[in-house]
Amino acid sequence: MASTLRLTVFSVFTLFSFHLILSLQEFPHPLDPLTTVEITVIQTIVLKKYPNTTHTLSFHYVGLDDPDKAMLLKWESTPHTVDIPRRAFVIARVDSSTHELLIDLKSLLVLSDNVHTGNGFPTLTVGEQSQAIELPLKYTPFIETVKKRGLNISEVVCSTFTVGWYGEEKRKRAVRIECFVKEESVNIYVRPINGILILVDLDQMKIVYYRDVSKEPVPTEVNTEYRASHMQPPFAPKQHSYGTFQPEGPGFKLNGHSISWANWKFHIGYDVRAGVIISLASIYDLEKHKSRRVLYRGYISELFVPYQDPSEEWYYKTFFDAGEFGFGQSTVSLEPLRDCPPNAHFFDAYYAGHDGSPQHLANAFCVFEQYGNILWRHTESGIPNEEIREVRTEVSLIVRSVVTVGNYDNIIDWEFKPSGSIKLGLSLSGMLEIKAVDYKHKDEIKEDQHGTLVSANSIGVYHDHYYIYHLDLDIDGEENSFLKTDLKTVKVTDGSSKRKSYWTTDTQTIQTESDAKIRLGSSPSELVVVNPIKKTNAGNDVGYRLLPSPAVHPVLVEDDFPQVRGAFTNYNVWVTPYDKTEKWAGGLYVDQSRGEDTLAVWTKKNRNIVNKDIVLWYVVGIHHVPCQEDFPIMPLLSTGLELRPTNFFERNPVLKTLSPMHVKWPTCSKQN
Ligand SMILES: *[C@@H]1O[C@H](CO)[C@@H](O)[C@H](O)[C@H]1NC(C)=O
Ligand SMILES: *[C@@H]1O[C@H](CO)[C@@H](O)[C@H](O)[C@H]1NC(C)=O
Ligand SMILES: [Cu+2]
Repeated sequence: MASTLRLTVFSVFTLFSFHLILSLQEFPHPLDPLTTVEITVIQTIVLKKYPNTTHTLSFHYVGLDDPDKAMLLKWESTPHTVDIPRRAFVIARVDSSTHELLIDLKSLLVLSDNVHTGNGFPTLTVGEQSQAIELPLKYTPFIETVKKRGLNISEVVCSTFTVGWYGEEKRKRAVRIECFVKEESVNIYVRPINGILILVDLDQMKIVYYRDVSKEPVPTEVNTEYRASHMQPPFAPKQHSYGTFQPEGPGFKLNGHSISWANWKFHIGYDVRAGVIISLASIYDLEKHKSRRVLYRGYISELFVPYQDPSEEWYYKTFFDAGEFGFGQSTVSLEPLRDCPPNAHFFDAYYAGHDGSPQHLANAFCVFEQYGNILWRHTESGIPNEEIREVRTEVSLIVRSVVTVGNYDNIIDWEFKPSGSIKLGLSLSGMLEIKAVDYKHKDEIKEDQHGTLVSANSIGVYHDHYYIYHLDLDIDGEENSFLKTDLKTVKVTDGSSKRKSYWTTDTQTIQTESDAKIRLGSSPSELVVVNPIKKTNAGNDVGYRLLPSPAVHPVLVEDDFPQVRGAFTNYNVWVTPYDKTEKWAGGLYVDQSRGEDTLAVWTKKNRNIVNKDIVLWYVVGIHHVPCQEDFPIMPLLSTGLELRPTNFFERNPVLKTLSPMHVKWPTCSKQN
């Protein structure tokens, strides 16, 4: 029922005042995230259509509807000649059905309102999760079992877990609840109360299934504390003080969410589901005297975390952290001086909460310049009586955010380098998900416990972390091709060389989506996105190549339910022609999805990808076999990838980049 609906019920005064406020609002950039005022306007418009006095209403996604790409590029080249619509895409639950609304923020019209009738449910709201975790604490059988286990109900906290899908015909919106003990330690995830199965129906907001199956002891609080203020000496050897001092201020210039720094410029957006989004990244070419596009848009499309314990209590733990919990709404405030260095600039973010009202997230992401690495160097000692040494210090620019979904903290970095490289860093910290067991020593364990005994009574369960990046590269323009260069062994059999073999390269232009599905790691190859129309003076294709992380492949069978839902992990690399609707690699509705709307399904169309506007999808993964050092809190475990110019420039683009000046430290005071 896609129709244009005028809001006749809208009171004249409200309509007028919103028009006024919105027209007074400055939109420096069409990709800027929705503002608090806009979120309030959207809430009001939806409430007018579905008053909460007569409907149950909740907001599961409120985000900027992507502007048309061609229009946006035109706007970018000639800003005042194109009027880009400013629209919001909303997913709301109205009386137990899922509505998709498109709202125009200039006319304040609901342009369309469709009901999603397929499988899968929208992202959980923070509000409904807060309500659900309170239910067990008032549920008599739960209160009794807590008492029977010798625990204090006032010291119990609960958490929500999405339920996945295992072939069932019909499903309701529901979450599992697991509870933990917070007594004596705030490290709740390492102190689970095992053996209680609780299912909450989210639409009814009540416990619909409850079973008490076993009573393993809750692991001890001893050695689980991680707050420095609650620890006893001795501490590790003291680290010396340090400082960051930029007497001329930071080297970047901000204009709202647009940033220019060194030879780079780009836009930093934020979305309740994706978190930080980098758009319109271009690098200035000193020789061509112009800015050249590299990336139209990049963000993390999904994060799939399947646990590997098949028991009744654990099998369902196969999480999709972006689609089920929302990377943007799980973004946490950064701590100045610790999460980001003293020279960082912080941005706040806003998203719509359960009732549609704007939620403020202070210090949601930061930008800073990083020092300490070498850009390039050479010591020439081959010329007699001369010593030549040229060294350049690297300065890079980092955009950082932290997404904390329950126990895990994902540290997400976008690092821009003057050499043209973009490094996409991913690091994990936080707590393991622990299964309570009766064992205190490995030798007591007779059956597979599906994890490592990391402490007494504590199994760190095996699992994977698969992140997938959506990287809409536009190398020097939109029409690009994807090249795969294999390194091939050539055997010398005709005696023409003293060698028996050498290697050479064999480059193919990948024609279709099927051929672009690549499992990395078995044989060496170079993967390059090129602009086939642009060549260097030497005749090479202008491109950017992918420097992958260690290749990770799924270890489940391909038709296992979680693997079907997370089928985007079947390959490390995928390439698709740009399609505005193909944003979420696990599907738009991931909660209890059935794998019907994944990257693996879209690419079955096997579209042509030669000389097209293409999107590179890349899976970064970690198989996690926990170890004792991951307990009680895990030091950063890092991976990531690099996008590196490859025959993009005529020569080393940082040949004329000088090292930053070192300044003498002024009189200073200490800050923690
Ligand atoms: C309706 O929503 C508004 C805005 O969130 C809220 O203030 C009000 O209490 C809600 N009313 C009902 C009946 O839920
Ligand atoms: C249970 O915990 C509460 C809050 O921490 C505390 O006030 C109370 O004394 C505890 N009860 C028992 C029986 O330990
Ligand atoms: Cu892990």
